[in-house]
Amino acid sequence: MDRLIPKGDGPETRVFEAMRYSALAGGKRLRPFLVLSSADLFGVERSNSIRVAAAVEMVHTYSLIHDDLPAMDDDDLRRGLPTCHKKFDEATAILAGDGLLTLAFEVISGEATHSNARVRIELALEMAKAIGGQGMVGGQMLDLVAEDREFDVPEITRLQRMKTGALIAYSCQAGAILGNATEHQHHLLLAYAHDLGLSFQIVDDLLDVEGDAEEMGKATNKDAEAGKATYVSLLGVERAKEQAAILADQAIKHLEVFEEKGNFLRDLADFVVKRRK
Ligand code: GRG
Repeated sequence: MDRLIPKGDGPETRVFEAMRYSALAGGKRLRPFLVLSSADLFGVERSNSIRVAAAVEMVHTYSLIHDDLPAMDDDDLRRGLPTCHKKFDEATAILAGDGLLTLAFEVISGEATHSNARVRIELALEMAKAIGGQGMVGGQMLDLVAEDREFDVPEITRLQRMKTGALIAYSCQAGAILGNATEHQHHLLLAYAHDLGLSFQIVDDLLDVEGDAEEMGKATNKDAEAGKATYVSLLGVERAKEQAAILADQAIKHLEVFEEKGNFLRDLADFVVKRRK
């Protein structure tokens, strides 16, 4: 991302500074790890998969910048640093998010991502589907609706599948597209990603209740303050923990066919349940 996000050299430099500030601030890099590990299953060149991994992290960073805005979650701290709009200003933060989203598609569509234009188009098309109104953006809309109306477990599951699950699923799907996977392999990776995404979200809800704000680099207890139903408020802490572990185990089971090549993805499912941030 350091190489792909320009430093800028005109009066518009401020937007690049804001894009770089948020994208290079760290974070777990979970989604890029999924892209690289999924692509590795099929022996994809790292010079190709790393570009898709960077694009996915740019999209994720855009979603965090916009999610932190006063009109959405209104957060002051992200990844242990002032949020983009606090460091810069609201208008710049909106543009930085837009800039990262747009750059992600530029990177995916670039020839260096794959020599076959059909593969690049499929990568871009599936990305657009995952993060638009029927994916992440739609999920974020449901999240806002959930502030005024109590959602039940199936509704929360749909919300989370769209809001966070779709980009996680795309991260695995991208590896399969780059690697020209069979339909069966593609299906198994998606099944892994769906279970992993839900487990990730349940742990996120648990960390919002039990996590340490300093260790996590962001505010906690946000869901309860906003009066939002979560897996923890609906299931209770113990059942939510059980569900997260069951889903991670289930995710790992989908990887059997990849034998030891799937070990990084297996370890990631363990990490998702045990993480502290
Ligand atoms: C604004 C269009 C738009 C979408 C926002 C994903 C999202 C949708 C908002 C993020 C809000 C949030 C805190 C969701 C909970 C799960 C989640 C995505 C947590 C942050 O992801 P991590 O834990 O963050 O992977 P790092 O910093 O490690 O990359």
